[in-house]
Amino acid sequence: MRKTLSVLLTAAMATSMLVACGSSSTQATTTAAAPAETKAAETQAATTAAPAETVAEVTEAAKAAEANGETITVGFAQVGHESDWRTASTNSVQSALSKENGIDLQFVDCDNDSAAQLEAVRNFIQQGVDYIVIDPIVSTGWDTVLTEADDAGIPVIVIDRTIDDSDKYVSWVGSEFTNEGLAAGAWLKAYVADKGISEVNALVISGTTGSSAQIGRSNGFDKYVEEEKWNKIDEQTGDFTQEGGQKVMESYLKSYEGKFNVVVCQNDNEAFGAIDAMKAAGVSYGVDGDVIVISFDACTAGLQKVLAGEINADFQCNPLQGPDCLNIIKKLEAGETVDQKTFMAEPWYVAEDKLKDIAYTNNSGKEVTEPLVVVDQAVVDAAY
Ligand code: GZL
Repeated sequence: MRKTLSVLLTAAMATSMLVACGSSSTQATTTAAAPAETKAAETQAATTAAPAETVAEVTEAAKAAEANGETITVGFAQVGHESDWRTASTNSVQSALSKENGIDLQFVDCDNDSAAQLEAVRNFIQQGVDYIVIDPIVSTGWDTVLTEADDAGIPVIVIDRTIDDSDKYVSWVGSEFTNEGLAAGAWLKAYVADKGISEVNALVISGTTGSSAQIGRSNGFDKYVEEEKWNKIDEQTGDFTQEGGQKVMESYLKSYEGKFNVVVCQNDNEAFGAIDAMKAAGVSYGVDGDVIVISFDACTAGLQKVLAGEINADFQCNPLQGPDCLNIIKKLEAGETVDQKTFMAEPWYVAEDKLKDIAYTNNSGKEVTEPLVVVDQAVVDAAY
């Protein structure tokens, strides 16, 4: 990484972070981090912090640097374009890792294809990018390619989903997916008690099999299935898409119509598809219906369905990791250490105001009580 440019970038990013920091939803619940282990980061460690420059001077100089082909190149291997959540995630990263912030972003939409994602990362390594950002489609199969990136001295930042078979990356920013599943179970337990519903016969439409989001949400909810002795009739993947949610629900209706009173969709787009299928079959759902609908993500369209009473509860998964990515790169360029893990702040949304909060033991073994946010138009308008 060229020192001149890193000095310019630090000042430019410091300015952009002053603007962006209000929008970043990152909660600094992080673990102390060892300095980034990559060769590039060690090189950066020698870089001293830049004296403050005026934005105009920096922008002009950054433009000059760019004209000389001296900008920071970042390769981003994104999961795909399967959901509203994914669109918000892509927009967040592209807005933060922008030319205005001194970044030349090489974006690859891997279309939910793990082989294509590994190939995209290898291409970034061959290109000699300065940083690689990955949202991993699945959580395993990563150590070989991350070793290649490490050997090439290219720091890797992981966002959203986790990589569980390698630690060769400098930082991860994302969600505690098991807590999302636990919160959904805790809410359902309180909800059926409040409604006097004695039996839970649940169907699950899970996310992309092997993704940490699917694994965490399933594990968290299953803890309640076991403890509360609920009847989980079936679990099939809808691959986080609306079409997948509709197809699985159509199949469920053929096999289990009249035998279930809860459907858990592991993202909003699956819930939209499941709702379309139930509507077509004349099965009532939502606040005034026979089937309780639980969803995850809490995107704008999902919260609109909570407001309409079609979804009973929607557990947010926050997609806005762009500012965090920029901040991590800024810190590495300045030779600073970065947090190894950063968890996003994520509210839980409900359609009815009877329950105020939920209490459960989270994935860290801590007893927590967390508020439930009743959705109104202002909540929908403020959604990502
Ligand atoms: C979760 C994210 C999931 C969302 C889906 O962090 O990876 O993938 O829940 C998206 O909407 O497709």
